[in-house]
Amino acid sequence: MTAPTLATITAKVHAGERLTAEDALALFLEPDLLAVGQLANRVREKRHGDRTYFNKNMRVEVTNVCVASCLFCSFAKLEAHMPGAHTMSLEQAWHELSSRMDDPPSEVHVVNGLHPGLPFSYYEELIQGYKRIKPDVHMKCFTGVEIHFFAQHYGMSVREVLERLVAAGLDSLPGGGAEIFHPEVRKRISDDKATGDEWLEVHRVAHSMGMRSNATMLYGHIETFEHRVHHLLELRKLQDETKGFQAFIPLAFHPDGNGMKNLPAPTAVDDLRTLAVSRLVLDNFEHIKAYWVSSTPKIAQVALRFGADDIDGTIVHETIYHAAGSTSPQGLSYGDLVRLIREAGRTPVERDTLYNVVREFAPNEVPEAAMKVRDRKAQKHLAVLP
Ligand code: V47
Repeated sequence: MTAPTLATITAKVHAGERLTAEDALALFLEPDLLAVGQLANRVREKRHGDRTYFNKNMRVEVTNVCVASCLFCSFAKLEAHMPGAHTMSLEQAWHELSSRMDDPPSEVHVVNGLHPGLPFSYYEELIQGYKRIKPDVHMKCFTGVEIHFFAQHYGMSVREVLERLVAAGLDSLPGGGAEIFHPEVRKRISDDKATGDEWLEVHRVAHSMGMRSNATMLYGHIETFEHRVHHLLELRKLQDETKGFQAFIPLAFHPDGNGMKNLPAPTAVDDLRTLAVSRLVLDNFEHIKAYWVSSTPKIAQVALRFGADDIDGTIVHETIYHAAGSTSPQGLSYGDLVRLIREAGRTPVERDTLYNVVREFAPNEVPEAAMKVRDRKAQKHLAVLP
């Protein structure tokens, strides 16, 4: 069979036809990045116009002690007594929020290592405490891998784990832990945690309980384009079944300080292409997020013309990527995010975790920096006038 051409794929996208695995692979191999980006941009604009979402969120990693030894991870410590291992007391974890109540986030995003020594009640109390500080804060906590670990470690079903955490105040699941589902890759990079099917099952159960969640893909290490396509199609299949995913977030691999440090980081072209192909293949996902921490704010900004309609949030204090060598800032201010989006010629929309609009900025405003340049030019010309 001959490979699909860009022309046939373009015609399919325009006709609203679903892309096949072969189409997706052809898009990953297509040398004309701008053509792929333009196609993804058209789909993005059809869904969202210029609207670009962001939120006020906060990241908390309460423990980096982890029984799993993923090859890509620069953050985890195998045992609690090892140098660099840390576990917050509940008071320390809550302080992260209570100290920010002058300008509070609308979302707390918690991701942890798989700690073997904490009681399950620690996680319940963690969530309850945040809700005591800010009752309407959205708790987006624990990856599918963590939920699977809780079920095994504390002897409960996935549903029981989720029911207890929801009773404590859990609102939704983040998309982490998905990595690459294909067993050929997963066995080599993260063999001792939830499999791809187990990760998908956690999200299936969460969706069946009415919870929403996100999905990620860790790309740019030992996986092939075929593995990426398999990953995207597995997500699309589950979304057809449950409709519970909100956003897909491709995560660029960062090589510093981990078991794959000899590999180069993915390039800007790979970042933009992966976002664009995701937008085109995941026709049943409403949002594609350019996570500025993983891709840098500069690439994330350009990605808003390559299929992405969301840029994540203020974050405040990211640690997983910074352990792996990310040179992005640990947080961006509200104003920084608005400016990044405006400069890309898009309309900033502050959202909550479930994509309810908190604040919509005026469309078509002249970007801030362009204004500054115009003003400076005007002043220069005025200065030479008699
Ligand atoms: O699961 C770990 C990844 C994820 C590295 O749901 C690495 O809105 C690259 O899932 N290089 C955690 N990636 C972050 C995450 C996330 C981020 C932003 C938004 C959302 C959301 C979820 O980070 C992990 C893992 O896949 N990761 N180490 C590394 N060296």
